[in-house]
Amino acid sequence: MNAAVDVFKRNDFPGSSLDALNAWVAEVAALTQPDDIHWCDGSDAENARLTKQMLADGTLLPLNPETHPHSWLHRSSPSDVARVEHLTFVCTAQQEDAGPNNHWMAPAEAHAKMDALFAGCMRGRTLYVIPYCMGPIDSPLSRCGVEITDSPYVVANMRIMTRMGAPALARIEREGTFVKGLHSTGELDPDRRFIMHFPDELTIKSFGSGYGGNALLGKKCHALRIASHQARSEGWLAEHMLIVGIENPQGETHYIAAAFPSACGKTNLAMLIPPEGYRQAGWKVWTVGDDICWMRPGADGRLYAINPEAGFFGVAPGTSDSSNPNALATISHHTIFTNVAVTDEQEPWWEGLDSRTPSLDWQGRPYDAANGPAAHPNSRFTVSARQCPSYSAKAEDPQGVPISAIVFGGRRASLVPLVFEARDWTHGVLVGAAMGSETTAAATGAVGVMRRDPMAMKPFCGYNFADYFAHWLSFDGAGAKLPKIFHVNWFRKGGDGKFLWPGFGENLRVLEWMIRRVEGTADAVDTPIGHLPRAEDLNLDGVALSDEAHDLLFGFERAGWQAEFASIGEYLEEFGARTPQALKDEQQRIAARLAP
Ligand code: OXD
Ligand code: MN
Repeated sequence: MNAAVDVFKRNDFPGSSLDALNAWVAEVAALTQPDDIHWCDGSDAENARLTKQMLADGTLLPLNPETHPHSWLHRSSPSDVARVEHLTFVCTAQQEDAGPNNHWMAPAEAHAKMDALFAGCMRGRTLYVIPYCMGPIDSPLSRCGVEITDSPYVVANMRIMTRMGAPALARIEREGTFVKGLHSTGELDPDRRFIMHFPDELTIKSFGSGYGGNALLGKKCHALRIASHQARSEGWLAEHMLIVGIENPQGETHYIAAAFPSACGKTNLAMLIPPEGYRQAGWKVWTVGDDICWMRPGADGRLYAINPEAGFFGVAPGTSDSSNPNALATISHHTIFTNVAVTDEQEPWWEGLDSRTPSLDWQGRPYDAANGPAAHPNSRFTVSARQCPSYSAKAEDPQGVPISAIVFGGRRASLVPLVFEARDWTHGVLVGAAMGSETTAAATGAVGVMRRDPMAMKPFCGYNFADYFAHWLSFDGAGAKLPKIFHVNWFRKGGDGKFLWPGFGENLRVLEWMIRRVEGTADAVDTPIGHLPRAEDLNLDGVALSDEAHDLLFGFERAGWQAEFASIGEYLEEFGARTPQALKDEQQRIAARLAP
């Protein structure tokens, strides 16, 4: 380490519970050899200083200050635009504990590999220490972490996405425990890029990427992979779910948590604007979170949830005044845009925003349709949740919100109807475990390939899925008042390849049916796959559906489901003897009911 750097220059708390933190920072500094160390306090002044620095060195580019005040554009390295699932590892002592759903490396080997990459990597750079809290700062459900990074862009994003700085440091000092996340952008070389998790050590090491899911360690690495592991031993759930509050005209609010894979509309559902008729009747929608949900049973047996994040790292393409006006209002100021295009007027632009033609594409080249989309399909905005017009006051409640319904869903062009309800908790866990979806641009690799993505956690579960399913099942104990579980598919296509359901705000019609099922006032038809509404059980006033749409969205196709259940059975077999028997029994019960 550069001898001029004093590790303890910002926070020297000898004898306090920050000793462990100070010692870790010193150890990392000795390994990475930064020129300077900066402890982030999360203040406006600090943010202004860093922003100025990033504007000066081109990490951030200015956008039109009239239309997008305090908003910046970041262009990443073109080979660093998404999560890298093939380079993401869970390093448990026993490989079976990580399970077939994770890439695995022995902890000692993984540490040696990563430490070799980190050795001297911060020479000429500043090491930033980011204390952060996932969840409201005073919530018993929240957990703290510290990320060390050499990327000021990461600091600026973590400041938006988490409760970062002095209050988090104070909580860490009080609790004496935190998740350690070490990150360096390295040389952004895809061949020297790894995202490693050590759940038993509450440690993350990420090297070679500046992309959100790989680099903002509070998000996927901490709040899902490490937290799911912690949640299992502590009796709670860390899930890839949005949380939305639906207020009916009587002023009662039901909270719904919904798991959809990345880039399948969680942000849109979380910020939904009710259709005109619903608005006039007095329905309101409140956004609690758009990506991650931590839930645990309360004293009354219900599940209570918090959003551990403080901001949205949303997919830009497709966001428009018609698809998600709340998101558009949210990102009209104080927003970091990553890999979007820009117009002549220096405004951020992406496919689906409006009919203008951008002048520069996401790589800063003059826009040419021959080069593909102007904005990268996984281009993003980072913005504080507090800027969202529909942000729920309850999102800051330390006790969390009670969950009435859990929704699973994926992109399924065929077979899967618009909505169905699981018969009970065990069936619901099978519905989640059997979730399938077509892949999207949120991760590198082929797009549009159907894969099983249990509970939308395939890329994020920090341990063996078989044990995860058992953990889910375990909540069905004495005194539990669990939410009802549903499955939705907004993406069913007709013979012409077009979506059959209008989606977006109209999805409230489906949520209303769920709420009425929870309250016991809506009908459904019992089928082997669960309870399905008939079209007349939903309020479809003002929605024009073709006969084909009626048949496919509300229909049950026995032959197709037989094949689907055979495939689900094979999938569960992949986890061998660890798969809970109750889940296998449920699969077999339904398969038997499906038999002709
Ligand atoms: C995300 C993702 O960024 O799921 O939320 O990839
Ligand atoms: Mn996500």
